[in-house]
Amino acid sequence: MNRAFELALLGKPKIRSNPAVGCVIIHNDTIIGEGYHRDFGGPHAEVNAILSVQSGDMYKLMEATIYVTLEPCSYIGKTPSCANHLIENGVKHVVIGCLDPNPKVRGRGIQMMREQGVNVEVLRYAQTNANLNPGFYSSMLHDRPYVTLKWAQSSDGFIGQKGQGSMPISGQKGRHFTHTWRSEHHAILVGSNTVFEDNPRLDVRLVEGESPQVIVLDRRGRLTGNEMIFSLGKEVWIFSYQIKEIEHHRWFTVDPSKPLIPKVFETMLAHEMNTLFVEGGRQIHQAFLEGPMWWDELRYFTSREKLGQGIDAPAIPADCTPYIREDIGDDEMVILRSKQTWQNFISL
Ligand code: AOF
Ligand code: ZN
Repeated sequence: MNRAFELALLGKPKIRSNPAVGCVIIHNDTIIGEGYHRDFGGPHAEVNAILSVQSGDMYKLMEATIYVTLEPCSYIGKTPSCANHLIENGVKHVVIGCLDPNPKVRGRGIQMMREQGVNVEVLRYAQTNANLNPGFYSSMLHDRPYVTLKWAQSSDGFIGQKGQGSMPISGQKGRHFTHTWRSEHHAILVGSNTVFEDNPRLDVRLVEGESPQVIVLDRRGRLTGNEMIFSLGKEVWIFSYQIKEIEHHRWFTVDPSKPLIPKVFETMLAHEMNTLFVEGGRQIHQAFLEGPMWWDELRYFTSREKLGQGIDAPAIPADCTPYIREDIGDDEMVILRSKQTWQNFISL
């Protein structure tokens, strides 16, 4: 199963909203096939694993054990059902990492196989699967993207000073982490205040990787199109209560009686994006923290410097469990997770 998870990870870059899934086929202690989900909408891990079996080895499938990180799917979506595919190929033993959180599957894949006489063993890899696919879990169980809030604070708890523009608080190593994190999310969101104060690029430059979709919340419609984010050759999404247009970019006007954030969630899922990285500022973080379960993870760096005064760092909610605490250069990195979110993820 560890090998199957290693394979699953290889698929991460190109699968968009699909889960990363890996599969290994073992016959008499020998691997006779391997596969993983490579492309969004493309063949599933189990199908690729069976395709990789040499034609002379196909008869061995009846005696082989299939290890697959996630429950084989039970329905015909963009591709045919994997549970069926395994049955049709004469497979008799399947070991799965955990149930598929997709409500269209969740146990049905297992049931289909057992009804056809397949011996199915279910292991307890829900946590590993959710760590690998937080966006998939969030979209399936909470009907919104997985939301991570990120900031850097001084040792006395300030994230910056009003009117001071962009202030580097975390060190170079911390910034590398931030860029890696950006590359691991489908979208990055800031408020228009941050755009005006910092004029950030919000792209991935310090590490290899793809830049996420940039989203700005601009309630009052103050963005002009002259800010840095509009000149990087990538379409920016703006969510606002005002009606406006910025050429080559997408302006979403939201009914002023409704909050903007759920509209962002809905739009992201409609575009097969399920991970959101929120880089502030203060008001934006607060809006996510105060919403009805609108965040899942907090990541922040604390530097050794004091600012003495400034904009307060977000207050840490009570419903958190420590996940990582580590020194990164001169800064301390802390990652906390929402208890509620992760309880839901692993309760399957
Ligand atoms: C994957 N890759 O290896 C497995 C998945 O839209 P479809 O037809 O590609 O189906 C996606 C669903 O299939 C997904 O939500 C999950 O429930 C199930 N399993 N998906 O993308 C795979 N095994
Ligand atoms: Zn499948």
